[in-house]
Amino acid sequence: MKTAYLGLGSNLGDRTANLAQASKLLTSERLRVTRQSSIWETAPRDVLDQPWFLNQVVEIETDLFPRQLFQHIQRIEREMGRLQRTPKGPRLIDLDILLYGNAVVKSPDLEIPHPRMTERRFVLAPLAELAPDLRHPVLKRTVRELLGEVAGQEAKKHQT
Ligand code: PH2
Ligand code: MG
Ligand code: MG
Repeated sequence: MKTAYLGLGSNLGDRTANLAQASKLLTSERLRVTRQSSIWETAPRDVLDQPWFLNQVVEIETDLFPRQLFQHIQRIEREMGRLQRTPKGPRLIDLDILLYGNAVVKSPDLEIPHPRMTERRFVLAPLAELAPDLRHPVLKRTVRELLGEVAGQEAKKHQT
């Protein structure tokens, strides 16, 4: 069994329900959601002209290999009706593998650790709630340290 961290994001439809639905669909015989961060309301990054996101990070335990996990989350994205999409634009649900144990994967369609996680408050703030002392396997810096280096970017805990 490996411990991994997934980033969840939604900025269309019933955002809270979309996050809950995704967590539910993640669970299988081979995957258990062990902990969930708070839900954060975050200003859009990259593509700025889109609604605010709800973001959350979940900790999972799984015996799926990284690429199997990737296929699993892609299937959930499809099932939840994320059909056509603008890159980095609005979406009902986005599921990203942030970290998978200490694994480092670099291929055209899949990179672990997630290549942009270190510059995103919407990832690091919820991740720091779950694992502040976890070290990035390449940079060897803790999540708490990385979060301390992010400047700006509006993010607040979402009232549910
Ligand atoms: N995801 C993106 C692009 N921009 N901004 C926020 N706040 N949250 C996201 O999850 C997000 C984003 C591409 O995946
Ligand atoms: Mg993403
Ligand atoms: Mg994605």
